[in-house]
Parts: sequence; C-alpha cells; structure tokens
Amino acid sequence: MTHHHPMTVFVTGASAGFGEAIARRFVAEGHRVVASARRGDRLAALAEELGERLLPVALDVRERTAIARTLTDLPEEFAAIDLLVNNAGLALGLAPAQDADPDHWEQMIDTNAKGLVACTRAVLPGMLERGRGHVINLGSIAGSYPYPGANVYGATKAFVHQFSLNLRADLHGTGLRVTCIEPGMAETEFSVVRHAGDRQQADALYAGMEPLTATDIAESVYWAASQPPHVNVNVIELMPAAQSFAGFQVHRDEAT
Ligand code: NDP
Ligand code: 8X3
Repeated sequence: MTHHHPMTVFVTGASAGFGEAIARRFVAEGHRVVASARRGDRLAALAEELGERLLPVALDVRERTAIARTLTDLPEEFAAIDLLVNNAGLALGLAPAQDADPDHWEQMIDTNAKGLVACTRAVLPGMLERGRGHVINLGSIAGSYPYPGANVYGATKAFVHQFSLNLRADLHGTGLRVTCIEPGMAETEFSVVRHAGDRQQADALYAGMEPLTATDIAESVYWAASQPPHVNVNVIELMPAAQSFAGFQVHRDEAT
C-alpha cells in the first residue's frame, strides 16, 4: 500500500482531536475516509466541509453488532478498507484506584480495549481477502510509564501496545501491517473529557508548555501508512519536547 493509489481509511473517534485531524489529513491527500464516532452531528459538519471523499458514520465502538452493521452497509466505494485507524478512546478521571469510579473503569475498558479489538476483528477478514491492509492503533505513553491516577487508563493502553504486537505475529506472512502510535501530552478534548467537562482543570495541564497537537499525531499516522509495503512501522512513541521522565517516588516514614 503506497499513496500512489487512493486508500480507503476507516477512522474511529473522528469527531474530535486526533481522529478529526487524521480524517482531514487523509482526505487532503486524496484518500477516502469513513469517519466514525458517536456524535453524528459533528461528523456531518466535517462531511459538509470536506466533501464527498468523507463518509460520516455514527458509531459507538462499544456496540459490536453496530460495527458489523456499519461495515455491511458501507457504500461500494468505501467498502474495501485499506487502513483502519483505531483511535476512539478516552480517559475518565485521575482518582487513585482506591477511590476511582468503577463505571469509569468499565467505560475505558469497553472503549479503549474491547471496542478496539472488536473493530479490528470485524475489518480483518476483508483485508485478508484482498491481501492488503494496515491497522494503526492509538496507544499512549501511559501504557509504558505509570503515573498516579492513570490506573485503568494506562492499563488499557498497555493492552493496546501488546495487542498490536501480538496482532503482527498472527498476521505474519499475510502482507498486512500493524502499527501502534503512542503519544504523550497532546491538546485535544482529551483532558476536558478526563475532567468531566471542567475546562479550567483541562487547560491547567497545558499551561506554560507546548503540548503535541492533533496535527502532529495525524502526521505520524500518515507517515506510518505511507511507507512502502515492505516496511512495517511497529511502534512510534512521541512526546512534547517539554515532557520527559521523573524518578521513582519514595515514601518515607515520618518518625525517622
Ligand atoms: P478527544 O477527546 O479529542 O477525541 C476522542 C474521540 O474518541 C472523539 O472523537 C470521541 O467521539 C471518540 N470516542 C469516545 N468514545 C467513543 C465510543 N464509545 N465510540 C466511538 N467513538 C468514541 O481525544 P484525543 O483525540 O486526544 O484521543 C484520541 C485517542 O488518542 C484516544 O484513544 C486517546 O486515549 C489517545 N491518546 C490521547 C493523548 C492526548 O494527550 N490527547 C495522548 C495519547 C493517546 P464521540 O464522543 O463523538 O464518540
Ligand atoms: C494521554 C497521555 O500522559 O495524559 O494518553 O496519559 S497522558
């Protein structure tokens, strides 16, 4: 798969942030994009702006039967998916595990892990039949580096990392490719969602530093997808220059 011929790209979570930027990038390069997310009104506005190369599809990745129906109902010109970008995902809250809301945990697992594998499983047979395809998953640095309050969110992203590598192993010799993109802090609606709509708290995270942008991530997705067919980009980890690592925390007994 090279960009000499137009690709059909299926992007989940295309109503905001990375997904929207990814959809814009591929449409701008002449590819066809199925843009999916729960908020159909946003996708309709994007289709209005970008024209007929973008097909808006309202889809909740937590609904397995809806995924199957969506794929079956795709119009012919969008049906042969070359690239699946499993981007839909979210973090809810930053409470320590002992205080966290179990409903938040379930929604993150259902979306980031179960939704991602369901979309992948649904798209693979067609890719194998056509003998070409690429699955690009959105992991996170939170899957590799622990931090307080990341508990289940980070664990879902560790899942995405390992699932991506295991998927590569299973697809050995088929010509299908798998990539995991693992960004650090990027300014999208991510933090607003994490803080239940509290924009002040969300903004505070990015105050006084320059975070990654959705366009930066779209660029890395586009780059990975544009490599010649013999090249598989396994993992891309990227961070803002202003973000790096800190050491271990040590609890000290107050008495000593
Ligand atoms: P945004 O909140 O801006 O966008 C998230 C997208 O996911 C939205 O389009 C949302 O659409 C969609 N989504 C959420 N739940 C569902 C669902 N059940 N079904 C379908 N779509 C859903 O966040 P980002 O763009 O930043 O995040 C995109 C991905 O990147 C996520 O997987 C996130 O974990 C990951 N990531 C983000 C980083 C960051 O710092 N921003 C860093 C590393 C990784 P809708 O609500 O309309 O369904
Ligand atoms: C999002 C990046 O560092 O907020 O996955 O967890 S981080």
